[in-house]
Amino acid sequence: MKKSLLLIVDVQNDFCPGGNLAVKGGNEIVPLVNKMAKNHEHVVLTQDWHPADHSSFASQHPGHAVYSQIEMSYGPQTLWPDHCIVGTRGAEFHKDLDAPHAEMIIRKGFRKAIDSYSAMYENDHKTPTGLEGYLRARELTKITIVGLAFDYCVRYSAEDAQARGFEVEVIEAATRAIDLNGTAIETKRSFAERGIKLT
Ligand code: VGL
Ligand code: ZN
Repeated sequence: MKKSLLLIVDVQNDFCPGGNLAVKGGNEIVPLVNKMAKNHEHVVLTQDWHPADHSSFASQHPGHAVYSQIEMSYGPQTLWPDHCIVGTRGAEFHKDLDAPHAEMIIRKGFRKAIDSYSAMYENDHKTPTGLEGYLRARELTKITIVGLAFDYCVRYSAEDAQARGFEVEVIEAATRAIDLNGTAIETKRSFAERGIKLT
């Protein structure tokens, strides 16, 4: 039988209303995420986890505005407000997130010089987080993805997982988008093109 995993991406205070990189309605997905967690034997959480001087923060690039793009050694990088700093309240999971049987927490973005949207590979698309090895070792072949944000961490997690041969499904009602200049629509177009199931 196919073994499936629920991947809950970045349901953290900073991505919810009142947080430093608030996603509109980010908190609204929590009840559905919890319900889905109850229906999945295997659950993995991701946690965006940056040092205070992380290179994806606009604050580290004087003269560059928040949400602008710069060129990094590994390609273009959007500059974000400071968010999900190690050990801060903003980096904690939303208080109502309820998935006590989660098997693992993947922290990502902890290297100062490189950002990591995907749960599988950092933004150079080469440095592995270890999730792929975990899934293969555990013989989990299907991944259902929920969480924040639809057009960044959910998107790149889904695309990497699909590209690596896993069966991927994203549950639209259990995600919310940041939507910088049409990135939500762009994500849907990309999913359609790649055959990633959006339910
Ligand atoms: C995310 C931007 C920066 C996300 C994380 O979780 O989608 N987006 N860091
Ligand atoms: Zn981040």
